[in-house]
Amino acid sequence: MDTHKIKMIRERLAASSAPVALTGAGVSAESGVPTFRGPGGLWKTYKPEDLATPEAFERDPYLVWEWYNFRREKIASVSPNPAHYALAGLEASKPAFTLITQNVDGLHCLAGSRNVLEIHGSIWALRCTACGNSSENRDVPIEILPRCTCGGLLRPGVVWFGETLPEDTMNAAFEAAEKADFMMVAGTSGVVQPAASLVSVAKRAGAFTVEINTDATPLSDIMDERLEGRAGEILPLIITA
Ligand code: BV8
Ligand code: ZN
Repeated sequence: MDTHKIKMIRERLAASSAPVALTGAGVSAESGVPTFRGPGGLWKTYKPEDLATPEAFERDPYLVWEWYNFRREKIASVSPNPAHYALAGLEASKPAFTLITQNVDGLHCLAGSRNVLEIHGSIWALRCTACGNSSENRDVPIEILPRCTCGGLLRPGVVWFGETLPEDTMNAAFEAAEKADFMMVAGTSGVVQPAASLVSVAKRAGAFTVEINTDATPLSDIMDERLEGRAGEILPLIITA
């Protein structure tokens, strides 16, 4: 671990007035939640277009609900890891900090983060396909197929491929990126849009950008710095209590 680089980045973060973090599945990996595209990732066993699209749900709601039940059971059985706690600690010490996550597992909130922008929704949210009513349900497993009081079929309250991201949440995320003077991008392969474009927005705003990832990604080349390693190990080092 490059302690000199860690120290430089820790000092830059400590001096920042508008820090932002963009997290992905890699931040939950050390809790035991499978990622999507890495070894053992969810997309290695399933095809995203077969499960994480409105067409898939239309075609076979049972299959899609079984997949979300499998993920709900996994997520309900794990705890946040030091990466989540470090980011929750940063919010406590820097109220201007904005945490933008692509993760739907709710582990940032469980670790104590309050100002979290869940731009891909939440696995614990449900939405009625008939009346649009949103609710939260933490049953593990959820009885399928779940129905709304209006009789409509309930779907997971997450953003599937081809669907627009929640407008207010995404606007807040772009606004935070436009104001950022420091952005850390942790545990994301940076392949999903428009989430990954938040990094270019922050860069254009003049933010110092650092990638924390066990591997290189398509974002690596545009980052000001890279810290190669596990988020659970690195984030506590750059976020001082
Ligand atoms: C939209 C469902 C259009 C929720 C998800 C062609 C080119 C470019 C873009 C597109 C294209 N074709 C289609 C698109 C758009 C598409 C897209 O981006 N596709 C990509 C894949 C090519 N995007 C969309 O469809 C979005 N909607 O564009 O709408 C539109 C526009 C206007 C009007 C109408 C419609 C919707 C995107 C959201 C899709 N939903 N999932 C769920 O069930 O989870 S995406 C899925 O990927 C997850 O949500 C996840 O959040 C997201 C990103 O994945 P990552 O979090 O990055 O995870 P991944 O496994 O990939 O990477 C993990 C990383 O962690 C790795 O880098 C690994 O090295 C690292 N790591 C592992 N362990 C650790 C670690 N790092 C640190 N420490 C560790 N311990
Ligand atoms: Zn309804």
